[in-house]
Amino acid sequence: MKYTCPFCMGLHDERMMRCTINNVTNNVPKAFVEDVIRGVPVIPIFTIGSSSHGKTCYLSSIFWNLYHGNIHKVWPGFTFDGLNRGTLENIRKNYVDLLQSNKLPAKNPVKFPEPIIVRFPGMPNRYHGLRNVFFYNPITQRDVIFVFYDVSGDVFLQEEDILRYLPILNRTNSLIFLISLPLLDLQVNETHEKNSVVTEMHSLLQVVTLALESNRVQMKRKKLILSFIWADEMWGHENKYGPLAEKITRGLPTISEMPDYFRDLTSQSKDIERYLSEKYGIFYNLCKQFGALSCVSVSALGQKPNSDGTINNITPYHIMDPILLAMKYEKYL
Ligand SMILES: Nc1nc2c(ncn2[C@@H]2O[C@H](COP(=O)(O)OP(=O)(O)OP(=O)(O)O)[C@@H](O)[C@H]2O)c(=O)[nH]1
Ligand SMILES: [Mg+2]
Ligand SMILES: [Zn+2]
Repeated sequence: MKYTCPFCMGLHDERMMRCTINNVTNNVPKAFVEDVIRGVPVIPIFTIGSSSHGKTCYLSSIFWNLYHGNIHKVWPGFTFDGLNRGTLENIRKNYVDLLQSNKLPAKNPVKFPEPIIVRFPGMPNRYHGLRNVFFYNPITQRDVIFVFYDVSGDVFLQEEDILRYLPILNRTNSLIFLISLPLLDLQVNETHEKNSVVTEMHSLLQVVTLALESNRVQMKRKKLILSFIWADEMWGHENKYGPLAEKITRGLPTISEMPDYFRDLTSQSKDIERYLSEKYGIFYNLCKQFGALSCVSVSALGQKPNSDGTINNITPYHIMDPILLAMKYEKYL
């Protein structure tokens, strides 16, 4: 049998456990291959967005939340494991412990990132095998593997740089685009350049769409999850951020709460879309070129970092929304 390699995204024979990419040889975890062969879903999470918008903080917050949040109470029996020895150590050292000790991650270097392969036993999802053509299987809790790629935002400055990531982009059906409006506002104010927030947003997404098109990937096949990050800096500023200014208390849904939860997300997305189309119309229309669009508001830290670059106790806000939407688009939820 063949499996999709998390490093090069090519198809490998199940006996081939090594993959050389950009002159580095990687070992594909044996447990990963065995799981894929027994039908465990693999969901690649490829976050796109400019440097400093918070991609690494977002991932850190997700990993932090696995240890310190209430996810195991909402989904009884839920846990996670790294599929090779280095993974958990990497997650703890580079992501979780940092936030736990009130520090922020450093800027990522522009190099091909090692995928972080994590298995979530007890993750809510629908069984895909033997699917009834007329009805979905019900949502239950079973294993899901997520493969996270933490790339440097500088990759998205140039179409040439992003081409290296095309295999991952091709394979990822739901792209999570992290964008911080407060940061864009700040940058535009500080530089006094003629650039405006809308040109910045538009050109950022354009790099991705051009790269996809150059590889003949139809944008209609991709779903866009537009995640407005740094929500904490938008709360209360309704004049500027419209519906993104509202702090909504929505906990992680239990399995029976999923339908209502997705209904709430859709209605919130519609509000944000209306705001976008009015304020940043040309960008919004580019987003609508994708096969589907969802807009969410997220805060990895739940607060603005202190001026010395430290943080107090983090309080993640809606960080699972993009992940659950990606699962929904893949029909796993
Ligand atoms: N207010 C607020 N600021 C945040 C939040 N998350 C991240 N930040 C700020 O964003 C900065 C950059 O975050 P990173 O996660 O390192 O950004 P990145 O997108 O990974 O950047 P590159 O690695 O260069 O691509 C952090 O140092 C924080 O100051 C948040 O939830 N709220
Ligand atoms: Mg980073
Ligand atoms: Zn490979």
